[in-house]
Amino acid sequence: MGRKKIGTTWTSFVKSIASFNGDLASMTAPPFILSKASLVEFSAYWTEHPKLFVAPAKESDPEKRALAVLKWFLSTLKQQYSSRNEKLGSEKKPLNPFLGELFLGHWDDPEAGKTELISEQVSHHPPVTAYSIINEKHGVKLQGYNGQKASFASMTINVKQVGLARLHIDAYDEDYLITLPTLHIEGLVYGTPYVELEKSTIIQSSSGYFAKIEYTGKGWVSGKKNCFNATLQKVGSKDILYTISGQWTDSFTVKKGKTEVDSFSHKNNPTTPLTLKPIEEQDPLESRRAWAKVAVAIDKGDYEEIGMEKSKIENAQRELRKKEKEEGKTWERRYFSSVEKDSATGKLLDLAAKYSVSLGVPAVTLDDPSKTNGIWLFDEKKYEGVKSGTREEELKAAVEKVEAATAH
Ligand code: 0T9
Repeated sequence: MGRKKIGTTWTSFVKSIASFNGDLASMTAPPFILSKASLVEFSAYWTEHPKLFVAPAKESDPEKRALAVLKWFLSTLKQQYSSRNEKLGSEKKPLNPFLGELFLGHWDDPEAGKTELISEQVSHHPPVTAYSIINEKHGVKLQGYNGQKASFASMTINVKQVGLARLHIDAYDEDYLITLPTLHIEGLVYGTPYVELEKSTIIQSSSGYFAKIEYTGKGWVSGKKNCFNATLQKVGSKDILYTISGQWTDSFTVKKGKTEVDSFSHKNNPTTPLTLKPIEEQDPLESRRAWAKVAVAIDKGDYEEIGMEKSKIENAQRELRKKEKEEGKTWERRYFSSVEKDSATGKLLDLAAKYSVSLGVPAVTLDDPSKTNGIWLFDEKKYEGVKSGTREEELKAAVEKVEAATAH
């Protein structure tokens, strides 16, 4: 009893992370720092401004398109990396998704129309989430997958993201490769953890534009946190077409030379809420439904109950994996398939590799696929099968398996 109590205090938690092994999922944290949202939900942060997401498709000039993609990307950073902070007072430890966990929804936007979100946990060891975000009306599609590699040093959790995102614009058959920023968690000692981004990311387009985003953290001129500078160039030329700078949590300005040509402020651009099915209508593998009891326990701050409800899910998963092993089977991912090579990404990486070095950016390479259990691609056939109902039996069987394991 005594030990358990101590184990829930912040100081002992901070001490415990000092010795953690890099596996973020295995870290036990006190209830008040636990989030009710699973990491599989985070894919939604890419599209909380659907209007900006589809904006590139409306530009006929490739340079303007590349700029619109950069602007959209920069607008996503606040949701991705600081929305928990704003809504919950600090970063919180997300629930660790189980294999096959889903997060499905859509955004309705008067201008952008419907944008669909499909997010699936495609690997548990190591944890990897894959997603596909589709706006059919404007022919804009984003897909990607990501995991994290973490380490702890001088009271900071350092997180390297593995994986990537790729945007496709149908009308121009254009692809954009987006690399993911390295980040660290500050404020741990004070019990108010928050994310700061570091180093740089790039966006490489198949049309030959190269955007570099440098995260400068606390700007030494402005003294503000979450600062960045970005540039857009045409590969093969040193000319800078546009520069964008500002704070990714607040606002930024777009300049051509010294002239301001555009700006963006989160204050004037509210997010569009994601629409989800009511919990009762969700598939049992959908995140909110699967974790509902854990969420109730977190609301109550009941440590024992949180542990008990989490164990039910984790034990069922263990049982499923054991069964699969015995039967020589693997869990069938609902929407994604893993490949060893992905030529579309390969082409973009080659382009980026050629130019990044000459532009003073570290060479862009694909993370070793073993770190993410493969390269994960959205599988149109699987998706069509779900939509048309031809996979109904298969999906029902999968759900039944999970439910049977949970009942034990
Ligand atoms: C992909 C994003 C990622 C996920 C989160 C590191 C982190 C888990 C991964 C990288 C999204 O597209 C973007 C945003 C925030 C990242 C999270 C921030 C964070 O703190 C967690 C880790 C697992 C922790 O919860 C550490 C515990 C800390 C909050 C102290 C209790």
